[in-house]
Amino acid sequence: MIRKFFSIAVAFTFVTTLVFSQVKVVDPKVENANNPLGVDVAKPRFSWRLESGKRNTMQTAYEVKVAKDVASLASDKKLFWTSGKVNSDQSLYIDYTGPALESGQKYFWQVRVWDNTGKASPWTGASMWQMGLLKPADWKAKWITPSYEEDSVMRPSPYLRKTFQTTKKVQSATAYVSALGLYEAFINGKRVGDAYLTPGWTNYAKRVQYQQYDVTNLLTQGNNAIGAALGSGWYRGYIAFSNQKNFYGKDVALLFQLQVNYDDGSSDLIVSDETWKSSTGEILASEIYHGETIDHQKTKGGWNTAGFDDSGWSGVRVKSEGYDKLVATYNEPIRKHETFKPIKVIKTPAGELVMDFGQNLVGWVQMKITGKAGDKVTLYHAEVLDKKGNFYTENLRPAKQQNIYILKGGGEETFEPHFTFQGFRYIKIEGYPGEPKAENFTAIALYSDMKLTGNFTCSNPLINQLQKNIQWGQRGNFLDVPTDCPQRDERLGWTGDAQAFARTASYNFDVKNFFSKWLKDVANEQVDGNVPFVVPNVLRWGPNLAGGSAGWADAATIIPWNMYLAYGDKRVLEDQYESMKGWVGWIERTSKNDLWNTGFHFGDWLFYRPFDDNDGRSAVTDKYLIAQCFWAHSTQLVINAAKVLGKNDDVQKYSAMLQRIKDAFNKEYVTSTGRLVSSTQTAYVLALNFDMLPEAQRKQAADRLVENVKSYGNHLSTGFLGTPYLCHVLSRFGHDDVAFALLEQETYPSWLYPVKMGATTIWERWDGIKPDSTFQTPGMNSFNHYAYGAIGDWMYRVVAGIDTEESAPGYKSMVIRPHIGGKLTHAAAEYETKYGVVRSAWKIADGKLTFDVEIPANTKAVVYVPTSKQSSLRESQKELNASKDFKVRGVEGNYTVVEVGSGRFQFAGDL
Ligand code: RAM
Repeated sequence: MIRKFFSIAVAFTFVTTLVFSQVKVVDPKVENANNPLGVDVAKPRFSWRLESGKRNTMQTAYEVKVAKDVASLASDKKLFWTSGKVNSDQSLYIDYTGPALESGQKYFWQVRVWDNTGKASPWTGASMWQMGLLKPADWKAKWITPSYEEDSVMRPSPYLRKTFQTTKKVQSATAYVSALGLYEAFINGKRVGDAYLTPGWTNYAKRVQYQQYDVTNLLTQGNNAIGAALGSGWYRGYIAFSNQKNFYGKDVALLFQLQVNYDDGSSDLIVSDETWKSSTGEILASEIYHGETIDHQKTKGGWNTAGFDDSGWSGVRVKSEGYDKLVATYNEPIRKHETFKPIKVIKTPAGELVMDFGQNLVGWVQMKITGKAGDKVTLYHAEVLDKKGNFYTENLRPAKQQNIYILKGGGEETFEPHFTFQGFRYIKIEGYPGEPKAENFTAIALYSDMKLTGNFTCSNPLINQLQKNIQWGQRGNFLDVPTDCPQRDERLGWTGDAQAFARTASYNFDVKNFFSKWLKDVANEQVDGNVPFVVPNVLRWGPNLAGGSAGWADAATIIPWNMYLAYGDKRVLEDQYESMKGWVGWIERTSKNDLWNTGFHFGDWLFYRPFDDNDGRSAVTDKYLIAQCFWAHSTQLVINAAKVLGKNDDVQKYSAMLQRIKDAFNKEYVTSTGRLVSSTQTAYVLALNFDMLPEAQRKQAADRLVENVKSYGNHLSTGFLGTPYLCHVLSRFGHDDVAFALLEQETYPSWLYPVKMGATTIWERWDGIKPDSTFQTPGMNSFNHYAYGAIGDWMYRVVAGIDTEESAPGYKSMVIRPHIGGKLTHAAAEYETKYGVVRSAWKIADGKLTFDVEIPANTKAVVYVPTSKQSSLRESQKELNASKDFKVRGVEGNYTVVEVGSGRFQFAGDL
């Protein structure tokens, strides 16, 4: 019998969908957002996706048209701009090149495309975008703050209000709102928008974001009222760990501008100014770290509606703040997401009443309660219970994370905070009148509204839980800025953590706009090119910038490059280029004889160190060796960016510099036989990942790394800097077996150890909770710290094998090259690129392999079909060649290499 080693089964969907073969354009976006409000770039870019039931669909041309109203767009008359038919396969980031766009103006647009069969798609329905306020002079509102003397200790939230009239029929109304501090705004008692912790966190001395809302439906003809409550937030609340407050200023302030357009073509502007009123209300205190106190006895019912009597309220003071720092909000605002009900109500051995929500998350708890006036309930928040099962808060350090609610009585009341957030899985309840019922408590997750774009699953349930934990770590720590942790008195934009996790983050969620915004914050905080430890920078450590640490500051180069790879948008490199060069330039000026061996560095932070280290097994990597590696890496990334941007002089200059950096490294840190002065995993990993060693020395270095991992019984010993690249390096040098052994390792240090200990997020330390349930160093033991979640990148990119070609970034052209290994019998990843969903799923059963691949329209891929039987490969090539849908490139190692266009493919055969 002739054994058929390999065959291709064409998916049935392919055959049936042929009927609907016309290409369709979906998901039209402006500046990577659907129907955005508040666009303040002069030339917004258009993007869309193609959908097609046919294989090998490519776009060959497009046409975009723009009008100021839908009717003009539909009739094709009075078009504001049209691109005309442009022959191009570009479907992302197409520049608007028409006449100058006006402040606050709405524009409507449509797009159609032609595919490679010559057929045109239908036009998309009308989409829109609305410009922001483009110049400081467009702001007529004033910054206002209450005129009454604020209690400077508790700092109750100021409430501000204003009434106004509309006599004509409102056609549209747009509110532009910002604050120094945090705001929650209302019109006629209804909340303006669904964003929280607005206006978000930037260095308010340099950049203040405003939000733009369509509030047409909130207005009524006749009397109207605007109300806004303010919180201290990052602006003046406690921040960083030195009990520091009023970091950006002492007075919170509101900026509110409402543009009302009437049916008859006239308009009104209602703005914050000296005519507003101010008072306090139910929010008695609110701090990000410490929580919020709300007293319903102090609620001023109807305070944000027109009929309210505000005669007892004070006036407001105008703050002399300009408008030149105002920027539109580019990233997605923080919104409410998943909700959780308690899975358990616990009476702890210490007698505490605790509820367990089953997931470590970030946000807050909404509580429903019935009691009498003056009853006071306190909710405490914690991530873990201790060894005995008691509520544990020592790792929160001074952060109180407690919400205090005082009842007004007389019926059911609902409480939830406004200007704080908590990192928790458990709450402890004190003072609840009667027996609290689980159904009255709902935990709500809040985070930047990034779209979920990826998932990874496999045959090992512990790894599947790890994937969930990585995603929850991201949800909990992507709150307008990427934070290290969400619970203790820190919650800061630590640059090192962010760079370690950025690529993984880009698989899990759409972080394009999130990082574009934060990278601008990074550039903003650079001093002579030097990059701070945290961005926004709220650390003041002596006279010099708290910055310049290798692997932290390199966020300035690593993240732009990763975002460019993930989303294929050159603009991030254009925008960040000076910042990237600035950082490398700073190192150059700090270095001597091409060695960067000065200054403070965090090093391979939290690398593994056994407690009783008599064998010298602590994985200590020379900090300057690390610094030299990151200097080289950052320089390489500047070269990469310079190539993309066509800056040839820079390519020359930085290439020469890179050579000097590497030469100095080899002289200083490598013996003649190739041993690194620090014989640690991290040292070998960085040297190999950043190509520090001459070609001829790389194999032996990889062997030493393997030897090291094995000497630890297949355990890693890397910290924040080595971990992200560890498995990548092992795979690159042919040691998948070791990489998989590390991933599947269940005792610490390992990724699965916390999972086995019941973790639902990524821990800060490999051994945050010991096997005997005791804790590591309480002062620094977060259970929601995403850095070690960086293994996610290897799971998507190597195990499932989904990667972009660097020459066609953003997955315009990709490589699908799964690695089968360890004890896994299947693995699958799905990733929504900007072109559409890519899928790669392999499965082994009874010695047979099935491999499913899906490639989105307007892209192509080189698919590496895994098989180790050389004899089968010849067979398969014949078959593959017979299909018009593929081109077989040949055989590479254990793979048959196939070139495919868009569509679904299933490869099946013997392994
Ligand atoms: C810790 C932070 C962060 C790390 C720095 C060096 O306090 O939590 O994770 O980057 O230290």
